[in-house]
Amino acid sequence: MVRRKINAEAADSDPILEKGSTRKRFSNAGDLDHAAKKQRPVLEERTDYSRWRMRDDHGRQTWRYLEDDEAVKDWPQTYADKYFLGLPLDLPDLPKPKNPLDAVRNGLEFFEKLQLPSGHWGCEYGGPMFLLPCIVISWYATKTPIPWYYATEIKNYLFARAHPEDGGWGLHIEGETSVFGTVLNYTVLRLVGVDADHPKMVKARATLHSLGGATHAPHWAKWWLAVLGVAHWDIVNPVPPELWLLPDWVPFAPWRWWIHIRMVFLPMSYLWSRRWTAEETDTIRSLRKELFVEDWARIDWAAHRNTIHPRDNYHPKTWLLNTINWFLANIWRPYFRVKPLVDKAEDWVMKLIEMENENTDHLDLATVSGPMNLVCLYARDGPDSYAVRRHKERSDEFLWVKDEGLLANGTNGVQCWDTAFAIQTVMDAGLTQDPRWRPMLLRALEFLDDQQIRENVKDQDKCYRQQRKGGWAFSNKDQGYAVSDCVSEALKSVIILQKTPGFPTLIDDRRIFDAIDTLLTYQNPNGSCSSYEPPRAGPWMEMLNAAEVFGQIMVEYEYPECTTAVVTALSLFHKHWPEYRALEIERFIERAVAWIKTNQRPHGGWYGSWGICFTYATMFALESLASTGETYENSSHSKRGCDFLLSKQREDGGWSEHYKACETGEYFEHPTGSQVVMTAWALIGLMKANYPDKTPIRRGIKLLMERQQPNGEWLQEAIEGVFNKSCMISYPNYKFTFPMKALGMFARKYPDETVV
Ligand code: LAN
Repeated sequence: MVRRKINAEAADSDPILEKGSTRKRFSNAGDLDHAAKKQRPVLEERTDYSRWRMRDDHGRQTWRYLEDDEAVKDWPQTYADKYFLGLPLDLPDLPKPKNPLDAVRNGLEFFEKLQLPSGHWGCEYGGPMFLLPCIVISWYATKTPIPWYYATEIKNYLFARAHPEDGGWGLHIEGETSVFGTVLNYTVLRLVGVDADHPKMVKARATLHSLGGATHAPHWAKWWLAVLGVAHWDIVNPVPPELWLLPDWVPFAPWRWWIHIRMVFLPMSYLWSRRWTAEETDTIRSLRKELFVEDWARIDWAAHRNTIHPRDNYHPKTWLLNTINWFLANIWRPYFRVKPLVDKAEDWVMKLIEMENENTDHLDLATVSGPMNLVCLYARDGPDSYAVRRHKERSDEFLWVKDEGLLANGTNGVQCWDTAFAIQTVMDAGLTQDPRWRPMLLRALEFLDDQQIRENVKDQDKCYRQQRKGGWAFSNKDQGYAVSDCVSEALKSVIILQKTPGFPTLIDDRRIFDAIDTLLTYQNPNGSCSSYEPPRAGPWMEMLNAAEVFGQIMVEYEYPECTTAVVTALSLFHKHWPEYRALEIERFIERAVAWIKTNQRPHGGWYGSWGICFTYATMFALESLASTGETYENSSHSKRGCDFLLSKQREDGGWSEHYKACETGEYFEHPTGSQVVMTAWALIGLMKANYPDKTPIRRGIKLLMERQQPNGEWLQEAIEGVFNKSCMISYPNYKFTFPMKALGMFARKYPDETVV
């Protein structure tokens, strides 16, 4: 165990530190206590990794640090804990696989050990570098004590993820250094107690200054800095809550926006309207000097509303938005925002936030809106309200601890999504009836049973929510936002298992029909499916995209991935329940597949929005074509899709696509070479399309088998996922589920092939 220094001076002067104990040491405690000016934050080199535990409470994941030796003894670390924390597992080597099916079995041996008590698979869901700042700044602004073990591991994570050369941070872990990443993560490090003269901070600051400093940050960073009181509100482009008072028929009314942007806009607009700032502290005063190139007192804040470094400017604001912003900042705000209107708008925005709290038990949609809502509630209700306290408790569910330290996940987990793929993997390998995997599968089924959303949200129409009864969320039912493909993948997995002899029917027909009823609401007029809701406005709304760092964020779009998932779920359901809403389902599938064809690019591939990139979406598209009998031999679309994939196969038999493809819309090779996840996606696509020549498929399978470790696992390679074109996000369980699925499919198709 790393010895912990107790800062005796700190313990003496801080009212919330327990003298002589490490138990209640909070990194920002002294800074927030103006009486204890001399207090220095307590940060350690690292925590004792043998004390961390993942608690899984019906799919609610929280990391606990056990400071008490007795508790450590009573609650031993599991394999999953150790794996997540990067501690040695000391697992024996498994018998060397003689064929692809053996490789699946070895993979499952390993993967089974990571299943959590409630039956799901958990994982780190990091990648974006702007999420931890949302949480830490919200804690600081609401005077939430940050335990020393969080502060210590936040510091470690950010130091581990600083760019090796320039010491800054990017939009995501593989991205180049940007003002967004650097200004926010530098701020986090200061808030958790790292000194400004720490060599790593000096380096990061120099980099930030070379990029122009905080005046060059994008909108969201400027907003957080204004909340902290480090920047003046005049530097923040307008976010008027009055927009929420527009009648619903207005073509750009916020209820029509993509769910994530509208849920972020809500709290942003409330605090912008109130020009609320956190209480000033020494650290805040110091940050005003550290983050800016200019002399803080002389900055012309309003003149920098649109200043942005080109690296942060993925989606430059349009002339239309710039004109609107000018009008809002210079005419509307000073002359027309009369008090009754402002009060009405702020009240309605807070009402919508309250509905979100009620519907998610204060968890909220994701890691940006949740922390923002916390600050709004604190600003309105003060520190002691139930909503504030509950929010603080629930913010722990967005955190994850790994070998590098503590980070924030993109959502409160990937529970239902990964569990559904795990089940389908076993199915594709033909192993669902093997008694060896029955307990694991049964627990997974029990999890999906527990996590099905049983009711629509209260006041669904009032808070502009989509029907969700019978659906599944990406993470868990607490979050409760059904997504077209998450409902589909979970439903497929439930049907597969419940139709396998020996498995109980936990979800009865009525509940299956509820899922179908909800799925059928997802089709867009052109046949495609989107993510959370059918689009409520057209892509022209992107003209109002103010976030700068992201693309395609304003409205729902059509996604081949989501469309395919719904098609395959409906097809499977229709096979087993041919009577239920039969005509609608047939028509849905027909129209969806017709749309998939129109969405094919001239080179034969499909552009993916949630995984990187063409390889991901092409796999899905080929699967939906196959589901209606269109394969390589009989369909020009399927053939072109296969030819596209084959044209990207590398010398070593693998595939590798770089995230630049998501940003640019062109296929890019990853400089580090073949990746197991993309190799698996390409192979699955080819096999779904029934590509007739097994030679290239065999070469890919060989690569997957060679990359498998003697204990059955695969190692983490490049990042796999993406959102809004520019931000990457990790799906660590894909390196297990997709290679096993590809190997399993191959084993069933070519049972006599040994490959290695
Ligand atoms: C996710 C994660 C899951 C993902 C899939 C199910 C894979 C996809 O097929 C549909 C869209 C969805 C649900 C999705 C949407 C956007 C999310 C929620 C994320 C990528 C995880 C994090 C991201 C969210 C927007 C992050 C917060 C950032 C903002 C720009 C608000």
